[in-house]
Amino acid sequence: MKILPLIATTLFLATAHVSSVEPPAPLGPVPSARQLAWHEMEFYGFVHFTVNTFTDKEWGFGDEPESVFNPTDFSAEQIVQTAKAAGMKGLILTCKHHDGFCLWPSQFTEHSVKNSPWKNGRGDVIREMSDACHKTGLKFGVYLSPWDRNFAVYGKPEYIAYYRNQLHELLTNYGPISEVWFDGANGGDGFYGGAREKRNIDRKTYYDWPNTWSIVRELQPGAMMFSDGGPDVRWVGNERGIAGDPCWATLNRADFSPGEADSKRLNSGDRPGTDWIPAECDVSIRPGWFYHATEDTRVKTPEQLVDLYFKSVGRGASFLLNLPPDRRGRIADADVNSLREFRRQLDAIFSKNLAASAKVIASNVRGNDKTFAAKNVLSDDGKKYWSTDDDVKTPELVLDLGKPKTFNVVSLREFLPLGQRVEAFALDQWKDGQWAQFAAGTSIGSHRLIRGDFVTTSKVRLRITQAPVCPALAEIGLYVEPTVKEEKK
Ligand code: FUL
Repeated sequence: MKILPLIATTLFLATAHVSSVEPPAPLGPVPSARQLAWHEMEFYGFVHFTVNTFTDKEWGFGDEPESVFNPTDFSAEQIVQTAKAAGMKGLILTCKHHDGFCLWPSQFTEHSVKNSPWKNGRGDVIREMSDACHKTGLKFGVYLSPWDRNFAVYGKPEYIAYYRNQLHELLTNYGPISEVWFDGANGGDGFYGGAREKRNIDRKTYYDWPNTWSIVRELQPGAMMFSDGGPDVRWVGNERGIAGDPCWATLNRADFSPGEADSKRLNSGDRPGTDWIPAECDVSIRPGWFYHATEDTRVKTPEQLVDLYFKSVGRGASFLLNLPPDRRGRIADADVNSLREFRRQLDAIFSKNLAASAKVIASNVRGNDKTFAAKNVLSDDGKKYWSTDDDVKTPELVLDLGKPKTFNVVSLREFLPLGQRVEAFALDQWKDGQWAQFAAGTSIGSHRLIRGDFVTTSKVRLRITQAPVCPALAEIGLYVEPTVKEEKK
């Protein structure tokens, strides 16, 4: 009976290299397990859908009759398949936007799908979307607007109980929730049960965030929480989808609270920073967050989307792209087509790592131990990395490609469990018998993509030029964007 485990152990000992050299000490702060899982997603979608889709607004006032919500051909399947085909790893749905209308039959309000004509009031958009996501292997997240322009007691302490009750419904009835999105927008005026007035709240104290966040931690410990300043993922400081360069994953969290955003600092992060709170780049595929037929001709082009991918994912942030369903309750053709071509272009770039079979030589390897070997940068399992002795903070690594190869994209990743270590780097090509620099950058973190001119060379050198500690580099890759001529072949 014990033979199998014995064989397995013997095999493991025979093949695994057990290092006697200690790994580098982490450079704090480091990501939590839930943040590490989130970093792997990189690209996922937002779905803005509510009464606004039918009233042609961006912010509903809160007085929209439930009867306006009536998608003619809603298909969670079509929305989720569109997202999956585009390469998205999850979707976040606006379960309740600022107008207060709930896309699920909440037991705490009448202002929901249950009083709409859609499916005779028996529909539940959250149920259909979460089921379709989970069935398809996509993660599912929820947006629950803290600002509620419909609810009569908004602005009073009672509203906080209402908000938490709704959060409880969303976190307990729809399976695993990957992210909870706490919007910082609070405009003031609204319907508020008929009062039609302006209500200002103290953004710092009104929502009592720490106690709301602990509900999420308790009910969905794996969920990432988004707000302007975290606690798990931060706003990037703009709604154009563009991360700063650099974009550090760290932030001095005490300086931020939801709705109180220093957008410049959020865009670049703080180095050094007290907490690991990476940035999320939220942007819509159209000018608005909600569907408007007049914007059918203003859908972002595949080229614009590829550019945004490089400026978000390629700077260590995530790319949260909004896909607003139309009045049918489906993603419109223009958006589907743009996403399809965007995916094709990305795949054409990243399907082949031109460095995959390179010989890798480093100026130093930690303890001369193969656990930290230079060639680990070519493995894409995310577990191995190249590192150096503690006192070697600015080492070099050479990729010998064997013969000249042409590329214009370089991909770098640090080994995140040990924190963000590199502060600056440079890249050289071997040209006319000597090294010539062709690119340089600052932060690397979870991912850094350099997209530049075409370089043809047989050797590439990475120089770490600034770091407070030895590096831990998990990946280097070289890629080429097909030129129009090549694509036609
Ligand atoms: C903003 C909101 O006011 C917009 O309507 C949208 O939901 C965007 C993602 O966040 O703060």
